[in-house]
Amino acid sequence: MSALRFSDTISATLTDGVLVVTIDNPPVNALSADVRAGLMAALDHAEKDGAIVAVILTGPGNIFIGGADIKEFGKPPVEPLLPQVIARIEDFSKPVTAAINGAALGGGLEVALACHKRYAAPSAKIGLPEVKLGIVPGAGGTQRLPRLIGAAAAIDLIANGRIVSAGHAHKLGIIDSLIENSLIDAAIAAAKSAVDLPLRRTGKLPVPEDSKEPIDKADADALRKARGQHAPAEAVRLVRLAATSSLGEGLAEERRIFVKLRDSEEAAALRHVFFAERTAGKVDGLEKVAPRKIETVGIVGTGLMGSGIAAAALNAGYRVVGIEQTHEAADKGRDRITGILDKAVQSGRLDMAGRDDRLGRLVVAADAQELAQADLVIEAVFDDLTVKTELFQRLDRIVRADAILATNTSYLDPNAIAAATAHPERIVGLHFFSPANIMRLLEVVNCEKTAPDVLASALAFSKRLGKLPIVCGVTEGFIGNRIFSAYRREAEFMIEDGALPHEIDAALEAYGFPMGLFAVYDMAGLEIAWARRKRQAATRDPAARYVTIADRLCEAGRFGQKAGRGWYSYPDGKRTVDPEVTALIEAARAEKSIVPNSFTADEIVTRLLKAMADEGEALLAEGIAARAGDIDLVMINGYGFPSHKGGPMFAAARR
Ligand code: T1G
Repeated sequence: MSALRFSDTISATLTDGVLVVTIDNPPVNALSADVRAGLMAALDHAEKDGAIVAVILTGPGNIFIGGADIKEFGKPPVEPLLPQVIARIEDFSKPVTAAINGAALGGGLEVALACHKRYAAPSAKIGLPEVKLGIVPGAGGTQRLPRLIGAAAAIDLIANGRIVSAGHAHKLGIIDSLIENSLIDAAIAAAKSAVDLPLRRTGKLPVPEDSKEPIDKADADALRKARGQHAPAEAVRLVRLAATSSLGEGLAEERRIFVKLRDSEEAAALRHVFFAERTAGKVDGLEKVAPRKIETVGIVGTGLMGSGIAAAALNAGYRVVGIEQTHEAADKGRDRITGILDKAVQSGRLDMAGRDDRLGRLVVAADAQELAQADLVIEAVFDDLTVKTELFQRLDRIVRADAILATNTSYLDPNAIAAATAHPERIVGLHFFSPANIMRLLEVVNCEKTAPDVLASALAFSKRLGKLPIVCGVTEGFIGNRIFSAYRREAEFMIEDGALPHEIDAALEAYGFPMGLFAVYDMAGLEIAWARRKRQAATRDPAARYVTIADRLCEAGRFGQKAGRGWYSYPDGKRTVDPEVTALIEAARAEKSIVPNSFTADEIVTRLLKAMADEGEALLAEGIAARAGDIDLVMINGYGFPSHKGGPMFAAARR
């Protein structure tokens, strides 16, 4: 066996006439210019050397190839381009096998599709996630994948950006063999025994005939979820094209669309989101701080929020101790958590063994002393300062000296809660979003006295939960609810100024929100916010603009969807504009002698984005949020802001 090097990132060894080419370009083995050039050089070598009978492509560790190098987008293209490398692999005179050791994503899977055989480790992840970046596969994915697995399955994977396990990819026909152990040895043995067999070139295969229905269904399913994004629709069109055009024509059209989308606003927004996600949760100076070990998580309060948090912690492998005040409440809490797991079983996301394993790690008790074993205790009780401070004072006496205490408060001041305890340095905020077992967003509140290793532990915990942690300082409502308040305030100003709720909602929904603001209010119910406004009335600045319309709706018993009427009415459950609400709005305007203006959808969106971005700037100036990208992620993952617009900070800056 002799070692060869073809570029900084491409090396190879020769074993019994089989050239095993390894791509080594940390961190994700992206297809940079050096990788592409090195692959070409390795193929040149294999072509010329008569002793080489076959080639294997592989990667080190748990990544085969993570895809094109996203950081190269926007820079002038450097030859050889990826489609050239891929065409060379497919047309190569000797057999080329992909030994897929780990993630084969985007351009990584496109390389593998052009190989003549694909072997994979069961742990590998396979997919063409390009639509998540606002683009379509740009190196043959839309043309080769349907040739292997049919148009309906290809649409499902490509237009949804779905990533699947190697086992699933094997069932679909993407992977030829799953290899449990010694992937490279197995690939070498197979290559040697197959040197004289004809090569199966994916691009030369016809697209298998699918019946029309599954293709139409995959198409409709993908487009319904796209919420106005362009890439999924283009992906569907390109896959359909594969069946009716030659490989060359299909590749040319794919490239044209890829380049157009790559340079679009939508792709720029989604790239911003991609990199913002990878930066989120990073805190300067915290890299070197070791987190505390967390194995047992106590959760005080197993209502809607607490049971969701418990399910999330059980899913992540923690032991969970839930605490309630009575045995009866503890039984109910256990039932709620079991119910969440059962729902996961029904929907096929969890098997019975997984469910039973989780329940085996769960205790729900009426005795708070059980928390003595917890490494982290999260409270999820009624959001009242006295209730919470008393609870934390009790916890202080029960838990171990090195245990961490977290509050899930939405609106209270965690510094005030911490100040009432003996060890404020061990207190941190963990603001989950409901349902806590589903929603990815988690605001990690760095309180005035939180110790660095407590913050590091909270971040490590949230990562293990699979959450997207955003660190924020203490302020009323933290990042999300503060921006949401500014957004809501501005929308209500606009109502007074002349827009109607359904006009604002239509503008927001056309922009990409799943639901307009006033429809969301109606769904959530109007009473809680009304009660808060009444509490705040005494301390409100009398000179500040205040819109009374929401209060009037509540006074008229219009508490939202559950009451059958709120900002809209709901005959037969259908959201309908109600003339009574319009009259009430007009009366409120008249009382203030406001002459109503009309607003275009674009003006509505621009004004709301500006309100959100101004509040975001204030959060940055106050040091509550560390980065504009963090604010964007909060609004995208917690409040329905369309990810393909990049978040309010990104979108407002581009207008
Ligand atoms: N290009 C450049 N940098 C990338 C990258 C990429 N494709 N993927 C990740 N990074 C950086 C990331 O910013 C981070 O940097 C570090 O690598 C580790 O990432 C022609 C058009 C492979 C599953 O969409 O899904 O192929 O913060 O924390 O958890 O059709 O990265 O350390 O400075 O995410 O181990 C399609 C994107 C591209 C896959 C690994 N491919 N990547 O997860 O690490 S488009 C993708 C991932 C394409 C062709 C086209 C994940 C991962 P930093 P990480 P990880």
